[in-house]
Amino acid sequence: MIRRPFGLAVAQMGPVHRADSRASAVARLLALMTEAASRGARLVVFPELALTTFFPRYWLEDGEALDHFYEREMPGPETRVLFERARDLGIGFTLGFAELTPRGERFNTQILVDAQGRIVGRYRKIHLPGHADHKPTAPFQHLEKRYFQVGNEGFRAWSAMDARIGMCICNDRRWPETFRVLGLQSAEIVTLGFSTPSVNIHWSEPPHLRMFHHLLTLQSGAYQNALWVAAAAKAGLEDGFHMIGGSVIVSPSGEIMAQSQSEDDEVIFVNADLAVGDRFRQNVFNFAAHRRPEHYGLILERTGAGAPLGDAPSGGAS
Ligand code: CDV
Repeated sequence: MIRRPFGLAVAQMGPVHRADSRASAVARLLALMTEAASRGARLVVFPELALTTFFPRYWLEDGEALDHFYEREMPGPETRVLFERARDLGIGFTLGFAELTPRGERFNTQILVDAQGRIVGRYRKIHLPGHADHKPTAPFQHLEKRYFQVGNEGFRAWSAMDARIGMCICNDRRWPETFRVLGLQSAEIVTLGFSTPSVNIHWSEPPHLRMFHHLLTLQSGAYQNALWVAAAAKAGLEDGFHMIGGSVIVSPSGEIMAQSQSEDDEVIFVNADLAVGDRFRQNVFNFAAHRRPEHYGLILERTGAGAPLGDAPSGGAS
């Protein structure tokens, strides 16, 4: 049987507190990258907003206090060393950060950097959870809708490092369209950085369901689209606000092949066989043979759920 081994690592981060410097976050990322390379990884996946605390939990007025959390250039003076170390080690990486463009646009962004230290892909988060208004009585805010614009570059996969790699960020994993659009580009690996709080401010959810739903989305996304998913958490108690952790690498079979055991900085690694995805793509999920897009029109026509089609005057029967 043909094998296509690909060393795949996920670098979970423990908390990055508000007072922590960029330099300290980058030093931790360098240590994680070095460990991943020593274990044979060709690609290491870092979390969402890896360089700072998860600042959308705080209400911040426009100005320097807010701008402090964004990168105006990538690589910049403090992040360049990541690119140089990647090239020296011969390892690619994905990195999540807040992006402030020269035109003043703000995005929750993840980049794909190849083993030569070149940026080969960029994804700007599309599904932004939370709210834009101040909720002073809430235990914490989730202000992604205030601090970021909806990503304007779509869901894309790139041919890089002898694989097809797609990216998404945190809440994107809860929407099956994310994985399907990447699956339709024959993505073999989807990387995801995430920061999921243990408490949901919008509805009360038993704590065990937070982890269950997180894993459910990744395992179903992997299986239904015949691809590997590599998901890196920011975990633990960040300035008193707890995040669930649960970094994983999931096979196209939907099975979890590696899972973090801590809420700290931790590398997990799998020698992922990309040929497993090839077999799922050729057999059970042969899209070209079995998909019926002529019956999926509502996915593009409707955003919110509407009336049952069967309630139409014809009763839905033609
Ligand atoms: N950073 C995120 O996108 N977090 C969301 C929470 C707010 C529900 C998530 O889907 O995990």
